[in-house]
Order: sequence, then structure tokens, then C-alpha cells
Amino acid sequence: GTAAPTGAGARRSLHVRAAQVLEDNWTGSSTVPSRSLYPHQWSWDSAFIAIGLRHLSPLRAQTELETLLAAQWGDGRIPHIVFNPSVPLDAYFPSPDFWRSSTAGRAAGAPRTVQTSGIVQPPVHALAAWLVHLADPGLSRARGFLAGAYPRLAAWHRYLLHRRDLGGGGLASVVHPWEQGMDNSPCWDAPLARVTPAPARSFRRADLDHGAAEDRPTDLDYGRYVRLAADYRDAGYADRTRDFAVEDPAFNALLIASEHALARIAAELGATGTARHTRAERLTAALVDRLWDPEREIFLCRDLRGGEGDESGKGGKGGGRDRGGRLIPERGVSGLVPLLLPELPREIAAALVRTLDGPHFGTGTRLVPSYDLLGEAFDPHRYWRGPAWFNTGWLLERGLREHGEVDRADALAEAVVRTADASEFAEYVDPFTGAACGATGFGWTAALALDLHH
Ligand code: 9YW
Repeated sequence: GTAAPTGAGARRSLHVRAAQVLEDNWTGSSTVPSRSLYPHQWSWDSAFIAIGLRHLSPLRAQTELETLLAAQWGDGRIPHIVFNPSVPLDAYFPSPDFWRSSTAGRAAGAPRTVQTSGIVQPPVHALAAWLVHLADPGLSRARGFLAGAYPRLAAWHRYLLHRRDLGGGGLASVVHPWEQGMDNSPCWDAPLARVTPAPARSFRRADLDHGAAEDRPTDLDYGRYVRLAADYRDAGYADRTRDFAVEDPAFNALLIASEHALARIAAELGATGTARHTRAERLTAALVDRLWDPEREIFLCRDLRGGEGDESGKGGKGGGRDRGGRLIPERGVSGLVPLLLPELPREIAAALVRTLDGPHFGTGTRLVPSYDLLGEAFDPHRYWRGPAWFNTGWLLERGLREHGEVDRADALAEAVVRTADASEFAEYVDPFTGAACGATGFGWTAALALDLHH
């Protein structure tokens, strides 16, 4: 492509064009990730979108999060999708008639009036709420934004820390790859292989009407996603031990970062946040204890159901089965996201920076790939199996800055902004060339480019 223009004119134009994407995707109370592929409200998308939206309209950013929080379940979970009733049922699969939240989720306290999914997504919300507050504290106080959000965010974290501590080690587990947000990451291949796929004729994908098949998950992946979601639904969305239960580093790092944010929110509201900061430190220690791989110098996923009857779980000193389940020996970008955490031991932060720069993620790339460049499953175009995504770029930029890596952070920020702009705010890009994949006009890409540009 052509070199990105620089200077005041270019800055204005990025701002205007990103703002236009967010305007086009705004429904009146929230923002869709993509008009074509994802026509409803998604949980972690909304958190990232609010972080960018705060620069355009703090009121809209607050509303974005309030709309999501209004769909919270009685047990504290924030659903991964809040459905827009005016969108036709066949526009997205799985649709409300699959999840049946208001009936199947009744015991878990699903809302009666709004239809949602029954699984969750990474807890970026308290961090987003805090950043949105900081953009206009006066408006936030006048509207009671944090006072309204705090009890809901606290219940959300309580749900994750109690109902979802399926491994008993203090971390939250995901019970579906969609919950972690990186749907078809090779990290899920081993735990998913144990799941019997739902028959292909029992459902109809809607994503292939809008996205290229070779950029999307396969039909076999979808069969397994459907099976896991249907089993969870049929169990009333109860969080007992499940067939698929994984402790993921990014999911837990975001929970910890959000716990720190919740401590700041509590302090702003006149309470003390000390207990929450202490809990966040304890969680950071648990993350290191359960998921850090000192040889690979990256955090791994722990498959709680893994290692039952196979020999492969023994690898990695101290990281094997003694803590329950087994570590999955795949390097995903998720394993770098804990760089975000302020209390990460110095030597671990330094090791993560080395991994980020090295042959598995750094060599020859413009933006950080979603998966190991040297991994067997690496594919530069297929969704979460290699392409670079902008939300992980934003999180790593923040992590680098947190640990004093100012030059690296500046370079990554610039690459994120430039690539977002040049790709028409693509959903994800080829990590080497920056070529657009998936949808364009994607919500969090526009929002986070705007945030880093600011
Ligand atoms: C799907 C909306 C969502 C993101 C996920 C991403 C994708 C939904 O889109 O999942 O149908 O595959 O993987 O992280 O929140 O943007």
C-alpha cells in the first residue's frame, strides 16, 4: 500500500473516519461490532468501544456500558451478546431462539425482557468504566455513572471469582472458546478435540454470508461450539464441572486489571479500595503460579480436563498436573496479555518483552500476531490462528507502557493506528502485510485506534 500520510491533516482525517465508523455502528443505545457480521451488542466489544467513544462523546460511552450492564443476569454474569430485537433472527447464528435465555436461564436469573446469550466474555468492563469516567468526571458524577455501575461490576467479578473458579486455584475458567473471545485459537484444539460435534445439518451458520470461508472457523469448529453451548443451556447455565474448562491468561489478566480499576472506582465513591488491590495482587500470584511457563517465556492456558489418561501433560517443571489439569503447549497472544499487570514480577515482564520481540511473535511482523509464527497451526488469514487483532495490540501497548518500555509502546501505538487506518478499520489483518481480513468498519478497531491516536 501507499505510505500513510503524516501531519495535522492526516490526524484529522483518521479522527473523522474512525468517528464515522462508530457513528454508523451506533444503534441509539449501544454500538454493534460490525453492521454486516455482528448486528447485536457484544460484551467485550462494548468495553473496548466505550474506551474510544469517550473521546467523541462521554455520554455515549457511559450509555454503551449502561446498556450492557442492564442485561446482567441475577447470578452476576454479563452475557456475551445482548440481542437487538429489531434484527431478523437469521442475521446471526446462534440467535435468541438457540440460547433461550429467558427460559433456560431462569434459574441463573436471566433478564425477562431482553434476550441474551448465556455465556460470557473477558471482563474488560470495570477498566473501561474507569477510563470512561476519567474522560469527563463532571458528567460522570452528575449522572451517577460509577455509583450505578459499581454494584453490577462488583457482582460480575464475584460471579467469576466464585462460580467460575472451577480449578479451585483462585482463577476464573472459561467453559466455551467463545467466552475467551479468541474463538478458534489453536490453544483450544486439544480441549475441543474431546467434544463430539453437533451434526452439521442441525444448525445454519450466518457468518459465511458475510465473511470469506477461509478467514473464518471451520464447520467442524462450529459443530463443537454448538455442542458445548447447547449442553450448557440444557443444564440451565449452571456452572458445575464442565467438559470444557480452561484457565486462560488473558481472561484472568483482564479480570485482575479490572479488579484494580474497581478499587479506584470504590475510592472515587468514597469507600476504600484496599481489599480489592490486595485481591488483585493475590490473583496475579495465582496467575504466575498456575499459568507461567518459564521455559517458553509465555503464559499458557490450563486445560482443567486435560491430562486424564494421556502422557503429554507432564511437560514443564511444576506446570503439569500437580495443580490440576495440564498446561496446553501452544503460544497464543493471550499468553502475552498479562504484561498489562502492574505487579508482574520484573523478570517475567522482561521475559514477555523478549517473547514479543522474538521469532514466535516479532520477526517480520507489523503487528503482534494472534498465534505463534512458528506454530504448526499458524495461518496468517484465519481469524485467531495468526492474524493480528487491534484489541490485543491495544492491551500490549498498555502493558509495554506500564513496564517502562516507552519506545516499544510508541512504536506499537503508531503501528496500530496506521494499520487500522490503512485497512479501513478491519476486524483483523495479515500480521506481515497489514492486509485487511474479515469485516471492515469494525467497532473496536476504530475505537482503539482513536484512543491510541489521542
Ligand atoms: C463469532 C464480535 C465477536 C468478538 C469475538 C470474535 C467474534 C463471534 O466476534 O466472535 O461469531 O465468531 O471472535 O472476540 O467479540 O466482534
